[in-house]
Amino acid sequence: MSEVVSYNREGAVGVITVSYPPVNALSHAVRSGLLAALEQGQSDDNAKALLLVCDGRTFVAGADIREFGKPMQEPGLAEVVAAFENSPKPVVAGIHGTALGGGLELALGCHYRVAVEGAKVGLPEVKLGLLPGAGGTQRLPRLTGAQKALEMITTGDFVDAGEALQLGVVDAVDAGNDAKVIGMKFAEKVISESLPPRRVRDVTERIEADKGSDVFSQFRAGLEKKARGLFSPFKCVDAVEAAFNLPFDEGMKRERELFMECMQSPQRAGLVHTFFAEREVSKVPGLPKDTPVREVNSVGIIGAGTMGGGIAMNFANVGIPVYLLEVKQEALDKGIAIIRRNYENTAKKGRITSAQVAERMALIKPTLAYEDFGDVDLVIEAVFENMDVKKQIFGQLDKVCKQGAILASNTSTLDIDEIASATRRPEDVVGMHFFSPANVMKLLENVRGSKTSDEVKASVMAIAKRIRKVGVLVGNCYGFVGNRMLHQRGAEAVALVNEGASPQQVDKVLTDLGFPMGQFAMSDLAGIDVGYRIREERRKAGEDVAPSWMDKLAEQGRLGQKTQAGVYKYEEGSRKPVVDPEVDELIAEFRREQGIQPRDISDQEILERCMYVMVNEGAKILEEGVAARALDIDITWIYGYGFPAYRGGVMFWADQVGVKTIYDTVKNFEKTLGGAQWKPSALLEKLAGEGKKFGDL
Ligand code: 3H9
Repeated sequence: MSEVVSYNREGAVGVITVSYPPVNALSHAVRSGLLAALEQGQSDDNAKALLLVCDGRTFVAGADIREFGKPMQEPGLAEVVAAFENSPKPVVAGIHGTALGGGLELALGCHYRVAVEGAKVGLPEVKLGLLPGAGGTQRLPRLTGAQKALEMITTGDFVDAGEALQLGVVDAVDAGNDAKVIGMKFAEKVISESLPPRRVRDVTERIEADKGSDVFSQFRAGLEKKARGLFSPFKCVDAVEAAFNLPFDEGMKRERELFMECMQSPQRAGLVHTFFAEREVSKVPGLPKDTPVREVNSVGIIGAGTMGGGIAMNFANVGIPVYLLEVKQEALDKGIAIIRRNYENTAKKGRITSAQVAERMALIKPTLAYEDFGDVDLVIEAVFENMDVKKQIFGQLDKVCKQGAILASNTSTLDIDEIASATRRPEDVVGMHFFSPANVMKLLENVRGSKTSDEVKASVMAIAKRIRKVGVLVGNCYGFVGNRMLHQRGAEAVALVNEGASPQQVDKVLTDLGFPMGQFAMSDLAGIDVGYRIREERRKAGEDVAPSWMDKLAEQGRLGQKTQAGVYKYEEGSRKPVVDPEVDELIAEFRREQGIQPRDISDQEILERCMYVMVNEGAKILEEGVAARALDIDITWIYGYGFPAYRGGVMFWADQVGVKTIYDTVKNFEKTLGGAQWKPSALLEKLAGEGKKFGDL
């Protein structure tokens, strides 16, 4: 018998148990083991019905993603599922945890499904750039009808056991929490009532009902917007449609063809990289797994502005009480009102109840007094970017906070070590850089100072998980990982416009690559005054900062979305950027003043300059150890700046373009354009020379 799948009989029920931690993924060993156990069940004359269950925390959570991209070893999953479906003895699946992807497909091959309360089922293949490839697109719609199957398969969202029961995906839900116990009960009922094997492939009512309906064309039209740039959601619709137009076996063949198209697509490679990278970021090299973490059961936040308020919501959302501090009552009231409005808007959309709004608001306690921070476990400072102010605040925190409290700054650029120097406990000081809007964006860039203790590093990574963010631990430097790279892209985008590109041309190249917005639409969102103020400060400090047409915008009061005019203009109440001829004129005037003769700039040049400058900076970040691995940079860009997950992150994307190609182009830009940003990183040069990738590091 296989080590990962066992067969034994209990009374008249033959029990097949999968035991392959952590999630019982359908590796080659599990697939072969399942077939062997099924055969044993068939030849066991005393077994009148079979029960399939799993050990550990979950039912089968899908195909083994680690096998993707490698040659497939027989038996394939579809074959295993068919063997279960064709079993002459009735087979029951007992589901706990999550039955996902190939796991749900296997359960759909069984004749009856029972789930423990709280279990979830879903076909999340689309999130990996795939479609269900073992009959999910053919069997699920036979139970749920077209609309729900399309929703589940194109979003990959899970449904809980209760909804699965209503949809007919499972036959019973039991309050007991042991899938084997409830599965046995159901199997015994199957035996006592002589229930026959009920094969989903033969269920036709829902197929007949939805045949020829316009649900598919409508669904495709909706996807054009929702799944912009994605490949597999459209293939999912094609596959589900085949269930309505073709006999079952032909539909299975069509599903296979479409599945293989997805498997070979670069998006699948990007999304699978993202899946594993998202899990790897939490395992920080050099930070032992058993590093103790500090408990955080109360938080203090300084600054009730957009950032501070958004950060407070993250904690209230998971039931952690927060003190929100401001210096003036008026600012505090305003901040609290905005939080309330945000929660009420979420409630209006039906995502939380009004009772939850009240609960969360009750967890956020406004205060004007630092003394209230005396007992909190974590403080996050979220005031504007000014070193003197921050140092003063940290000096104050050092006085009022208890020993062992974590003192964090939400700075997006400033030196954590200098901030820590204002305290007598630099080992407790750390950066926790949230991304705007802080209650929405998933990234938490945790910044270690040179003296931050391992315990504090591990604790802030654990906090990220607790507030449902993806934490990345990075080193201390100007802009850390994300903004340091963004800064280079921003400067390059402005230079491209100086030379002759239009802001909308630059933005379009970036959105065509898959960014949700371009560089200039993003500047309008953040506020044109932010960059302007930084440049002015640097000029005052005697630095040679080149004039920019962006300065002219700020001086004219075009501060971005908040003034309905920036690089673009905005209609009242709309966030949609509209090209403004006045800005074209302003740019033309700037070029005349600077004596610049504009030239035509190709989209390819824009792409190379905006992206390769980031890759080169990313390589420097790796070289310096600011990011430990290329995947840390990838996750930063996916969850902090909306880089498309299907491209796997900036450094993964660079590997696909080719490190050598990028190096050669960077070298060329160094010659033709000059500037420190185009000096190739030593790491980029080394990898290009050795024919290696960032992924090989
Ligand atoms: C599919 O099924 C295709 C078929 O239709 C057709 C085939 C022909 N394989 O997320 P966690 C690892 S496509 C291999 O931290 P949680 C994961 O890397 C698949 N490994 O835990 C991690 O490893 P480590 C469709 C997997 O409790 C560990 O398990 N299925 C797989 O937060 C724990 O994972 C999916 O897309 C896998 N399938 O969440 C489901 N899944 O400890 C993907 C997990 O070394 N999985 N691992 O870092 C999930 O959504 C979540 O893992 C799950 C648990 C909800 C199950």
